[in-house]
Amino acid sequence: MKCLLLIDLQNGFCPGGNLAVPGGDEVIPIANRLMEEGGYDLVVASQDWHPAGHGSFASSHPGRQPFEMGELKGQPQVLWPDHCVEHTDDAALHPKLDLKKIDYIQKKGMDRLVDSYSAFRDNDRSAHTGLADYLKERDVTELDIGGLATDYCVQASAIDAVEMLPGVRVRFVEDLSRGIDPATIAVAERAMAEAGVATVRASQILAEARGA
Ligand code: VGL
Ligand code: ZN
Repeated sequence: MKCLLLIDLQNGFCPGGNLAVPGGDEVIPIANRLMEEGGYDLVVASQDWHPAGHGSFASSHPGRQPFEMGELKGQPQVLWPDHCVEHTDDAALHPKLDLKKIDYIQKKGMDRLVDSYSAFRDNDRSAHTGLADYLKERDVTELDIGGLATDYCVQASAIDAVEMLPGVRVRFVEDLSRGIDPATIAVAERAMAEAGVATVRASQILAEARGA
């Protein structure tokens, strides 16, 4: 069972969004092409879905500015601009994303007191979203992951997938992903490789699906 996991392909992370990732919208056609012709049995999308006043927002920390380092639950936390507030247009999946091809949407980041970069569990590793069980129940053996942002939610999801889904081949789809900052993107790519995540490009996946 081959699964494609699309991370946070939301307006908020695309140009014009509240936490825009450079070139974020460029991955939407790649996601659509992979859903159509990538040979997947299952497609899952994650959706960052914060209550207003979430603890990861700089606006929840008096006197602090977006992108400063702060603290949440005693852990270092990047303080973000308000983004992906539940039920707002910023939190909606990108309008050009082909929603009909998505089997399941995993919302995350709903607990005001902790952030959740990973689609699998909160940053403090306590609460699980249920996605790992969902994929296990469906006997997923191969999981390709890409989306926004490489240096935060993609990295965290890929590394958690290796740990929480033993025996599953996990790959990072490089050109299906964009990151916030070149320095942290480079660190994220190294961390994923060290955790046992392979790197693949969409063209290779399409060639595999054609039986090449
Ligand atoms: C993300 C920062 C805050 C992401 C989500 O999707 O990578 N980054 N919330
Ligand atoms: Zn967020």
